[in-house]
Amino acid sequence: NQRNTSMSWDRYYTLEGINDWIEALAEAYPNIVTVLTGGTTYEGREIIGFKISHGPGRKAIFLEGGIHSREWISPATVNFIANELLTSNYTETKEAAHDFDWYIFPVTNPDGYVFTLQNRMWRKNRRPIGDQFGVDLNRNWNNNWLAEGASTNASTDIYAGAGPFSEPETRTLSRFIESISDNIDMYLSFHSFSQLLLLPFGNTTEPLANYEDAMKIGRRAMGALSVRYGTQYRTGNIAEAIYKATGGSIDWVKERLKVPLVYCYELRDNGTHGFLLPPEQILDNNLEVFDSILELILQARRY
Ligand code: ING
Ligand code: ZN
Repeated sequence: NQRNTSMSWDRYYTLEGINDWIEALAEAYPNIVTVLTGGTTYEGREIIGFKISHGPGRKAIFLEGGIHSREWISPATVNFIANELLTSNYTETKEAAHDFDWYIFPVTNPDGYVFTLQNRMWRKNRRPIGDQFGVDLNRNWNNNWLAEGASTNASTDIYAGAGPFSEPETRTLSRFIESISDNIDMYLSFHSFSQLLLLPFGNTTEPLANYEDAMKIGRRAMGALSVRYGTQYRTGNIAEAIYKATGGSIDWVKERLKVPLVYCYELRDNGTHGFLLPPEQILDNNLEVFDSILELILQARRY
């Protein structure tokens, strides 16, 4: 009764499909893959992730996908990265898999992801608020909460919630991240769309923390991304590259946990299809992003 460890890159998967695949990986690679619970959702689902580890004493890389449910390319990208780490015969990829612990959470907003099968453009979680629904889980983290680009109005897509970490998804996931934070060298969050590599922070265009280093490394990675198909990504902090917005995960991870390298990908495309990126583009997106991940790892090793 072997479960299927292969995922195809020509379609999007349901939450159940992704979670079955994770279970299959844990069965197929019992010494390497461990299923994790990153927390719990409003509707009572588990935030399921997994760890890829070839032994103790390694620094970690954390991959956060699907915090916005309609951005379907995000979980698909995270799954592809994990699949490469487990199955590639390419030396550089094998070394990346062996030399780091990988914490991988493809769908950090499971309630929203399930709901997108009914309402494709749903972004937030599914908490009822009066006659409205949903808190933006990327406005709910406890750093400069509600300061910029966030709303107190539950009918908007950027409703920040009743307070910082008011939502079970962000509260429980942040606790999990905190519990392993001493080991995290790099944290990557995956959104779509706009072809950007964002770095903290979202409240100011000022070059804070290790901005110069993070920019240099980010630009190199986006250079690597462009080689395969010529796809162009711009690099910049959130406020300068996209818009001011606070309460996002990457600002909390950077400011509160002091993780050295923290980025947010805004994946394909530039607006032609937007959130509805055709399945025909999943593989090409994943391949070019993986090229940039290898460059980020190279840089993280030196940093
Ligand atoms: N963009 C992100 C958003 O949450 C962002 C941009 C990233 C803001 C990180 C704050 C922190 O609005 C999308 N497309 O969701
Ligand atoms: Zn998003």
